[in-house]
Amino acid sequence: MAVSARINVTVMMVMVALAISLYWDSASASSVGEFVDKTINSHTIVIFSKTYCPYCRRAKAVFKELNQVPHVVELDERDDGSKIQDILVNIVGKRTVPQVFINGKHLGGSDDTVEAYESGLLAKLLGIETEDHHDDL
Ligand SMILES: N[C@@H](CCC(=O)N[C@@H](CS)C(=O)NCC(=O)O)C(=O)O
Repeated sequence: MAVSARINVTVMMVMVALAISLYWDSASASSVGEFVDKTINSHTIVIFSKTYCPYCRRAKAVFKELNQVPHVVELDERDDGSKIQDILVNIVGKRTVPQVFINGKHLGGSDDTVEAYESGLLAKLLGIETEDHHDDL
């Protein structure tokens, strides 16, 4: 085979490999997107978290204080954790964890969660009764 024909075949093979890789990336992004949507919409409380994150611990403590059990997705324990984080950026506009969702709606991060707890908004969103005092978290 002539040199130029060999180069053409190589270029074509590289292009096919690139196309396949782009296809897999977009297919995987859409399945991660579906996972995120499904998770947010099928649990009352969802926390996208990282196990070592102190802010995430604080958000979890809020729900413990309210005797509520959130559905927690620990991004650092999953192979697709950083893809989930990419999807979350599109939904919440931030790359930080935790990201908390209540009844399918974004509440915010740790500071927002503590604030909503202290103001009584969180209990209201969850439809639960609380005593008036709030422990420091
Ligand atoms: N003010 C934010 C702070 C959250 C924060 O800084 N989280 C750190 C982890 S502890 C983070 O997401 N860092 C970037 C990353 O892990 O990708 C909140 O209230 O949620």
